[in-house]
Amino acid sequence: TRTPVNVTVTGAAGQIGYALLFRIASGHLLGADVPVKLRLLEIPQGLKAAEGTAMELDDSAFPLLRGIEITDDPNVAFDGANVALLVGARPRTKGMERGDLLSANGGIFKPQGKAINDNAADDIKVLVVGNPANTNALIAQAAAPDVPAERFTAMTRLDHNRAISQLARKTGAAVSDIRRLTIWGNHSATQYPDIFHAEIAGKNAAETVNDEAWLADTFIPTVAKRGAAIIEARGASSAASAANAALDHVYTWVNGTAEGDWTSMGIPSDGSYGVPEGIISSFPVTTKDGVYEIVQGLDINDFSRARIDASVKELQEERDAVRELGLI
Ligand code: NAX
Repeated sequence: TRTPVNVTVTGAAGQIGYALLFRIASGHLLGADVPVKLRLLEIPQGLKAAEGTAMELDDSAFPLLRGIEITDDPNVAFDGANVALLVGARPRTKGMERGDLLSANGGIFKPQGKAINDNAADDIKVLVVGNPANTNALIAQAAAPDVPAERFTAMTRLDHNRAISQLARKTGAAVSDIRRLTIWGNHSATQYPDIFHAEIAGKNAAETVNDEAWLADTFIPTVAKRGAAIIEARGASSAASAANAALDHVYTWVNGTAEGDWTSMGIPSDGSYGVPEGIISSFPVTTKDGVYEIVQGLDINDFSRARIDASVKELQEERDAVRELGLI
């Protein structure tokens, strides 16, 4: 029998946490044959609700779930962690400037990065979900100099899945027929969902759609503003779809992309495609044996170049701002 994998979830009492934990415990994070131990990190005000969720996890009698620990101490939460899902963050509230938002989140992600550095297992893999996800991942990574930088990733898989779904709807294809879609840049309104290399049942997606106006005026804004549309409709932000994307992200990272396909992950740039080294930006990646690689050699047309550059510029500005605040 396998040793359980230690999975730490921050913000465990939040709405994404509630949608996420039951599926982790039922094998959707790592695989149907991988036992897990959960560590739930919350702030003191969230501990009681996290305990309630833990009671429900107990009551589900998940065969793969080998233990649950709840704490408000990052050093305890990340002790021996193999996978860390950093979901809890400080949301932007009315009247908050970007600097305020970044420093509030720096106060969360810097100590968590240090706690990961000091306590996590050697094979730790980190996914940052809490917004601003890319820059929060950069802050955590900078605070963990002993952990290889590439273990810190940010979630753009929800954007990736949203884009696949919109493209399927437009073309009448099944989502399972769509491959090689890419989200570039920041998980924000500047993100760029790229269909120029995507395929629908083996045929080029952009050629199949053959409608640049739809691409520029409908597809890209629909994907980029989907979060706001969900809030408008549901009266609350995306939770189950965000949890689903977090599971997809880690599952793919650990278990590999399908032959001939790739996925999108926010990862520290190695300078590929003119994205400055070090910033955490979304790229097309393949994964194998727990390691990801940027897909190389894609032709980037002018339409794509302008949009990738705009999103990367925003990431550079966020990086400069957190540098000025002394967070990295
Ligand atoms: P909730 O407000 O429901 O839950 C957040 C939880 O985090 C709360 O229980 C809070 O007590 C906890 N928390 C706050 N600071 C903490 C700390 N220092 N340590 C541990 N726990 C802490 O938010 P929810 O809807 O679950 O969303 C969580 C985050 O995901 C938000 O930042 C949100 O913006 C972000 N999202 C990111 C997405 C992505 O694609 N990358 C999509 C969905 C979501 O919007």
